[in-house]
This record gives sequence, structure tokens and C-alpha cells, in this order.
Amino acid sequence: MKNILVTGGAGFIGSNFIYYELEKHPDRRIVCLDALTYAGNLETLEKALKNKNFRFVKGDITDRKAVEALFEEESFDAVVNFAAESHVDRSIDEPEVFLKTNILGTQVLLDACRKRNIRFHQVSTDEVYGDLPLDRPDLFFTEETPIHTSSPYSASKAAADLLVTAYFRTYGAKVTISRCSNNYGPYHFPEKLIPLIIANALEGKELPVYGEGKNVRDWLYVRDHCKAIDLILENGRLGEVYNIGGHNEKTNLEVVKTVLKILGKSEDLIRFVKDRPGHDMRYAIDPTKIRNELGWYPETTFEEGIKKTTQWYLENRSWWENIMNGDYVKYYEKMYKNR
Ligand code: NAD
Ligand code: TDX
Repeated sequence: MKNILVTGGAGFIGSNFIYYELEKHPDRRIVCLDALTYAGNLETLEKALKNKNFRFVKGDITDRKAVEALFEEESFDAVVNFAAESHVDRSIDEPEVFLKTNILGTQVLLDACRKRNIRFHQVSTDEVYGDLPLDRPDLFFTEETPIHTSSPYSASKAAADLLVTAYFRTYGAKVTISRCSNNYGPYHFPEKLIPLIIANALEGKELPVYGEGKNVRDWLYVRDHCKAIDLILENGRLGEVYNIGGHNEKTNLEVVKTVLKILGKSEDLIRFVKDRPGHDMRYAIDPTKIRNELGWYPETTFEEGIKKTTQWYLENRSWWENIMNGDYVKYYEKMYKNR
């Protein structure tokens, strides 16, 4: 595969994937299409923009004309779709844009791919399976677990997944889907739990923990997710779903306390606040299929990954401060004003 379109590459996981690909496949060209919504940050791609094998295009995946024009201009071998509205709390307040981007945007990309017989990979989430009870630690999500969504976010992701498999069955589109558990690592937008806790703790601000902090998430270091997608793109079976997760289950309170310990900050900063409506209790992935079929395994334990991540936020303070103070939105203008 020589030329890959990565949508949503100015966000958290997409940008990590771009860096992974540029490093792992130096002969590969990566084009990033990103609308630069509040969650997109071109500063994240600063190093990639210096690489001759990388091109950034500002554009919306729901804009059929713009997407078609890009596909006519470029000759893609594959598309990896990260572009999405991704924050559950925002989906509860304003669901509509989630339906538009996550479902209709996926359809636009699927149409562009199936017309040209281009390989398409959909980056989905374990949240499409709903949640598991806390008192059944023996239960895990497999690829056969029924779709059972809780939030407008997860419902929109599930709808997109169903569309992807429908395009496989009806049109023979060359598709795969991955469903990963919670990621953490560099370039994670500080509205999500881990980066929010690190940033707030460093600024001596309160740390909001929803409910009693007993909800469990299955954390995966972002680079391990990128490695899995790369493997699926190379060797995944068409029409298949692959679950991705590394058996790193932690309660939210455990995560918050771990971060505080690494930073040497006091637990007095913790504030228990009103719970998220419909809050999923526990996510836990069974990754047997991807391990057996593609030889994937996670390389970073939670203990190592959370230390590396905290260190990254300490060393890249201006990256998240620019987000907190809103300056990051000026980066695109600055970069492109003379072009
Ligand atoms: P993110 O919110 O950090 O990034 C999303 C990116 O998509 C941003 O750069 C944004 O500008 C872009 N975007 C949004 N709407 C767009 C549109 N209409 N057209 C073009 N670009 C648009 O998200 P993330 O955490 O990196 O998640 C990436 C993908 O991975 C999502 O599809 C998400 O559902 C999935 N996922 C995330 C996690 C996680 O823990 N973060 C876990 C599993 C799956
Ligand atoms: O301030 C907070 N306090 C808190 O207790 C925030 C932002 C979150 N939480 C809790 C809610 C969750 O139980 O922490 C947990 C993690 O929350 P988020 O970081 O918002 O992630 P989550 O809702 O689990 O969803 C994430 O993982 C799956 C991503 O945002 C999704 O895009 C992905 O699909």
C-alpha cells in the first residue's frame, strides 16, 4: 500500500497513527483529511508536516463534493477512518453532530471507496457493545457480543459499523472494522479523563470524578492500538470485526490516584461530582481473535504507559496549555497564511 488516506488525523489516535505509519513504512505516503473541529489540532502534526511523504488537507468527511474531489486528485490504496465526534459527554448535550459526522460521514467515505474498489478500515469502539456488570469479572466483549449502545455517541458509532458491514454484504466493499477499548497517550485532548486529570493536577485544579469513581475502563496505550490497525490493514480478513484491548482494567478512581501518585500531588484535589447520565459501568475486551489471527499483542503495560503519558504532558506543557487557552485554533492560519 503506497498512498493512504487517514481521516481525523489531527485528533488523538489518528495523529499517533500517522506518526506510527511514517516511521514503520518510510515508503508510504499519508494524506490526512481533517475538518479541524474543536478536537482537531494541527500543531499535533507539526513534525509530520515536515515529512515529504505527508500531506494535510482541511476538509469535512460529510462534504461529498470535497471528498470526491480529493479521491479524484489522489490515488488512494486504502482509507482509515478516525474522523468522528468522540466525546460521550458532548453527545449527551448535542447529539446531532454525532449522527452527521459519525454516520453520514462514514457513508460518504464508503461510497468513495466502493466506487473505486479501495480498501476501507473503520475505527470503531468497544462502546458499541454497551457495558458489563461490575460483579461479573468473568465476562468480556467478543466480536459476537450483541450491539447494545448506551449513549448517542456509541449509537452513532454502532450505526456506522452496521453501514460498513452492509456495504460489504451488498456491494462487496473491501472493509474491516476494529473495536478498541479506551486509549491513552500523547496528544490526547484534555477533555477526556486521563489528560484532564493530568492537566488539572498540574495546575492545582479540582479533579472531577463522576459518581463514586467505580466505573471500570480497559486502558490501552495508543501506540498498541496503532500497531493493531496497521496489522489489520495488511492482513485482516475483509468483512471482519477485530476487538482490540490489553486486559488493563482499572476503576476511574484507581486511574486518578495513580496519576496523582506519579505527579506527587495530593488526593485532596479529587471531587466526586454528579454522574454521567446512562454511564457505562465496565468495558473489558477479549482480544483472542486479533491475537490468534494477526499475532497482535500489546507492548506497553498500564504501569509503563501511564508514566510515559504523564511525562509527555509534563514535557509538552505548551501543547495542552494552547488548547486550554484556545490558542491552538490559530495554528492552521499561521501555517497556511502564505500558501
Ligand atoms: P478525537 O476527538 O481526538 O479526534 C477526532 C478528529 O476527527 C479531530 O481531529 C477532528 O477535527 C476530526 N473530525 C471531526 N469531525 C470531522 C469531520 N466531519 N470531517 C473530518 N474530520 C473530522 O478522537 P480520537 O479519540 O482520536 O478517536 C478517533 C477514533 O477512534 C474515533 O472514531 C473514535 O470513535 C475511535 N475510538 C476512540 C477511542 C479513545 O479512547 N479515544 C477508543 C476507541 C475508539
Ligand atoms: O471528568 C471526567 N470525570 C470522570 O469521572 C471525565 C471526562 C470522565 N470521567 C469518567 C467517565 C468514564 O467512566 O472517566 C471514564 C473515562 O471517560 P472518558 O475519558 O470521557 O472516556 P469514555 O467515556 O470511556 O470514552 C472513551 O473511550 C471509548 C472515548 O472518549 C471514546 O471516544 C471511545 O470510543
